[in-house]
Amino acid sequence: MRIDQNQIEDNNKKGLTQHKENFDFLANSLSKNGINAEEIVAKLSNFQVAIPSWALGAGGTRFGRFSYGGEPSTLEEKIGDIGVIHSLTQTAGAISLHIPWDIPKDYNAIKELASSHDIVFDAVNSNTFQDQQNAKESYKYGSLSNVSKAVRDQAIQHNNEVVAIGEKLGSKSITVWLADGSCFPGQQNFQTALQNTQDSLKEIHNDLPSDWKMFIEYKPYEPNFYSTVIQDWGTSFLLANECGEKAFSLVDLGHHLPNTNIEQIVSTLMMKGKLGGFHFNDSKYGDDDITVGSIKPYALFLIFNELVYGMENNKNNPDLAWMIDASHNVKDPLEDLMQSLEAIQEAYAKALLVDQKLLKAAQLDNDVVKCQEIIQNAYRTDVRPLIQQARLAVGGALNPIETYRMLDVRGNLIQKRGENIIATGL
Ligand code: LRH
Ligand code: MN
Repeated sequence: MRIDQNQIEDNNKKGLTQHKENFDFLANSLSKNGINAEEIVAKLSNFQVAIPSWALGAGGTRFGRFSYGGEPSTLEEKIGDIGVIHSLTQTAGAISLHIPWDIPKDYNAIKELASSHDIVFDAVNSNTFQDQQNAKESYKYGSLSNVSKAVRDQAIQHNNEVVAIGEKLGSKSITVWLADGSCFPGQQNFQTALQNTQDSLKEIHNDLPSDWKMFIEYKPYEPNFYSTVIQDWGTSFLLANECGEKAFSLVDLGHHLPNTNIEQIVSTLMMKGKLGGFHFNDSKYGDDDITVGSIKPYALFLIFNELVYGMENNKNNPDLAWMIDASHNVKDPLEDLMQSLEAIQEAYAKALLVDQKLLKAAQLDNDVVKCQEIIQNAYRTDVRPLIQQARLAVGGALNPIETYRMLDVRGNLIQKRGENIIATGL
């Protein structure tokens, strides 16, 4: 289903006057603090987040999965659904594929379809956490860390095949997340597993095209419940350094033990020029993969505050890959993704309001209260008029979910695809 511009403009009409009032009021009060609202609007308009190809259907858990109706069953339909989100939000201009869940059949047709929706191919994801049919070796006891060289070689070859697929689509990076680890003390020799993983990642790194990046994603537990080889940022960081200049760490917000200071991890990785990108989501307990900003919006703001500082001061760190990695158990996947995009834009906009110079001066004065006031004033600012203006300026919807519902997109998708289609993915 394609949403054309007139449908969006028609639905924007009734909200334009109020929006203009809100925006002018905010822009005026920001200019009093020397902040140029139009500059922030431009940054928000250019900020594109990749949508995971595996999160366009209803997700599930081991306790069950409830279909949502009208789910995409092909890569073409998934790109179409991202096209719907992108036409409404103008901030979802990229897709991140998971291989082999989403291998294109006709590369040229897929590239043409994606560009017709202004969508590019961001990082491709390898999968050595599931055994494929007719696979010679099993990943039950690990992949790149496995004690068997035959298993490691199969996993390395898979990653090289994923890179080859990405090259044909114009992608420039691969994300490697390993489930590798152990469920019981004594089951695995930690040093052997880490050494095997390091050697395997080096092979993949060295086989990469010169202009590609490899993102090493860490996670403390699940599906292994005693140890995970790449368990935390430190392990990902040392492996990225061991591999070389094309390797970076990827921060999935849900991959941290409770109360971890993620913004400090982000600042350290940026300072060392080894932050590659993000998998945005939120969580209250484990790797819950729920809507961004739905549980810890202040923590997300603090992460963006470090990102804004880092993008200004750590020129040694490459441009970052912005991706969502979420799963939708009870909500319309497209509405859930639009809520996540809004939360990401909100955190970024609020962080852009922080007067970094004023904050630095207060920090040098050890004026703790003033430091907090500078940070919290930005966080307490309602930046929604800026986000709406950023969408409006490039043809998006003032209220994406309202327009999505007004156009009954889900109803149309169910009519076309049926109630019980199951999308590939998690
Ligand atoms: C692992 C993970 C990883 C993906 C998978 C879908 O928890 O975050 O990024 O491969 O989810
Ligand atoms: Mn992830």
